[in-house]
Amino acid sequence: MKEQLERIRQEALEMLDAATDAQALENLRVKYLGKKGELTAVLKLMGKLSAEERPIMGQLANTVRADIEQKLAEAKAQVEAKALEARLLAETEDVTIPGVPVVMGHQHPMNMVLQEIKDIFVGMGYQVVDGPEVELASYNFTRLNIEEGHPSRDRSDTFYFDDKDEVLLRTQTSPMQIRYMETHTPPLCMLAPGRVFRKDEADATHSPMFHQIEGLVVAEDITMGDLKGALITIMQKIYGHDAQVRFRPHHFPFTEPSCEMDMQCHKCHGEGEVDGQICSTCHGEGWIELLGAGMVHPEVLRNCGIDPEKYSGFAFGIGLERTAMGRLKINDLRLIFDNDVRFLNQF
Ligand code: 2NM
Repeated sequence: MKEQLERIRQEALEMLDAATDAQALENLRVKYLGKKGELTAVLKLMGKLSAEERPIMGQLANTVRADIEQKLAEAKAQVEAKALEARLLAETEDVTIPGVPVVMGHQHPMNMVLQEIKDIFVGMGYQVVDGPEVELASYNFTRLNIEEGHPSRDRSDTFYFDDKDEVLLRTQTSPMQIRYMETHTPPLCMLAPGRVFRKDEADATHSPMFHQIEGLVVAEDITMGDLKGALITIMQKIYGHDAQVRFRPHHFPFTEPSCEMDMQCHKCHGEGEVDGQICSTCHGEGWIELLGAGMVHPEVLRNCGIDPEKYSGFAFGIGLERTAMGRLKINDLRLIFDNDVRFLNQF
């Protein structure tokens, strides 16, 4: 029996030494130490031994079991360490490889200019409002004192949805001023930025969809002086305090009197030419058109339930694309809508 136990020990230890994976170790554990294992089989024969031999063999069997168990634990630890090392090697990353740069987007240049203008007006107490792009002709034209048959109502100029020319894509944001006056009592001070639509062929300066910012102030004793003061302040905030401006008389159906506001060309300083060449910025005009404005027509106030004997107001309209093109030196309107990243990344 002694030889048998010694043989089992030697054979088990050698086999464990040679094993290279967890499964092989488990198989060896079962083979030697399992319920039907070789060592167990030998122990079952102990009963047949003499009383002197039994404790000696018992002790030997115990040391054999202990040796095998210890070897098994060591081999297991070694196999696990090897597996971990292999995994770490396989998963190794080269931290010296440059990372993939994160491409950051930014606001569209139109939004940058819109935000800048909105901030200025909000700082002056204007409330920014939003409204429908699909409008009633009544709000878009009639209540704005634009008579039936006016050329801007023509089907060749305006997108209509119906045969009776009652529902349309708004051609200006002034219907929001009408809606606002209908639902608010003066004093009021509001700004309506948004998309407007006109049947224009797209070229360097025209697009069938563009953006306007229209504003309105109505209170007691509002005068043309308030209009001039407000608009000069705003334009100097946008273009710098040395910007020179002028007002020219104009005509709009919804304001009386009406005017346009220009800024002196910053390139030729009003001369219209630079070094004997026609100025490329103002095309020889010496002035750059900024906006249209005027005192709200009494008929328009009346159409909105406001008494023109008690209240007066001024209104203005700014073309956002035109402003952005001037601010950011963009020479073709279509670039603004193309969304070519080679263009957008310049801002
Ligand atoms: C402009 C020019 C002048 C304008 C007038 C009104 C309203 F509704 F109050 F009558 N809103 N916007 C106005 C006046 C718009 O755009 C060039």
